[in-house]
Amino acid sequence: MKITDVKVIVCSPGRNFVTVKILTDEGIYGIGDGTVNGRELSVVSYLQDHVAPLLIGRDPSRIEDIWQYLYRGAYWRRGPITMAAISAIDMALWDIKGKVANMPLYQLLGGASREKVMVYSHAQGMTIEEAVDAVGKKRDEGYVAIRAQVGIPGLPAIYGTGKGSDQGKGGMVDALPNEEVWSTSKYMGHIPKLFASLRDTYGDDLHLLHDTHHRLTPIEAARLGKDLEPFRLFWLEDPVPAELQEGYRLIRQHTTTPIALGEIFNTIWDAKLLIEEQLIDYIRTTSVHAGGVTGLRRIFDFASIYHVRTACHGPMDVSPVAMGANVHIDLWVPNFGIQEFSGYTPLMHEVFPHAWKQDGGYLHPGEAPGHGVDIDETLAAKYPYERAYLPVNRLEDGTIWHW
Ligand code: EZ4
Ligand code: CO
Repeated sequence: MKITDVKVIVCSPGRNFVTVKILTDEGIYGIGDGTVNGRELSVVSYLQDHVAPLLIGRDPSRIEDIWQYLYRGAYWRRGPITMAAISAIDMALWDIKGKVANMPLYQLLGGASREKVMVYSHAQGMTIEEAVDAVGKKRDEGYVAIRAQVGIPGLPAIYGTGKGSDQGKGGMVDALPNEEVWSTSKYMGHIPKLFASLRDTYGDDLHLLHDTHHRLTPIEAARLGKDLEPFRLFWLEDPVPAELQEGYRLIRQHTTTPIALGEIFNTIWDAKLLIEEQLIDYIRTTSVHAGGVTGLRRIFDFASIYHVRTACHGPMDVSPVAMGANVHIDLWVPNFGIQEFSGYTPLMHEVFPHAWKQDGGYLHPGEAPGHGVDIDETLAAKYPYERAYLPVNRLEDGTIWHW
């Protein structure tokens, strides 16, 4: 079998998605996701100009060799754009391998370790009351794990709470980044009140999560972790920008609130110290950004040695294709923790027909050969690329801050 064509399809059925389709001389094809939110076209160029020409004529069954060829062979290793391109190719090659073997991807990986994959959904409100209601609605839909975000008194919409955030196309419609405002001191005192209210209302059974989105310093994160201990969070996510890995030692010395990190990581090298020193409890790398099935499997196996559990990033900008790949890995991976799942619009489900299924708070990858996700190219073509960005963030005095 030989690769005959590598097509790159860009569409925007509500958000931009970059999808690769690898065709072969035997008529079997594979699909992969290469979306990097806000920088989509750089992955398109990387794939079209620098990767596709290298793959024509190659044997698609040699997934590991092609992965190494693209990783080592680029000389310029790692980075979000390179790794998203490798991820897209890798995912498509695993899809082809599954179709050739007539097996779902999770079977190729070693088979199911569980019956279903627990997910967490998102709930948010501008006030505590609204956020508590939103969590209740998700609980009624069957979710057993919910990430809760709340607006902060005295600040306009902040991360995860309003139109200007990352919900749907909210922050992205103007084709220029929306600007949000942040105050750590206002935030720190308010968040424990949200979780106190959530525990009062819903009791102890529900898994509650919170995403700090890289806003704090290590000592601030240590304080927040301590203040949240009575409410037994499933995790506190991204408390500190991940560039400062040593900072997590300080957080660890102070709090037993579990820590999740790594949605923007691309390789094991971004996470090695954090995992080896057991500075985190959950590793958030995802198939589209961390080297596809091959890259993610390697990171997760390494994490398993240190009892760090998996938690693939899975908001709406991780396309239904990568979600499919994630859910196969989740069903297999021995050290599974949880899968993020914020859901998709009806149109996105139509553009990307998929075998994976949702049942309340759980997903299953389905039994279709490969990862079981396709793209309807005719429909996708009706929704061309639109320039769009995630928001940026400033302190109240105008200083640029982490988003
Ligand atoms: O803000 O995916 O845990 N999930 C997240 C996401 C991210 C967006 C950025 O692309 O933090 O909602
Ligand atoms: Co996050």
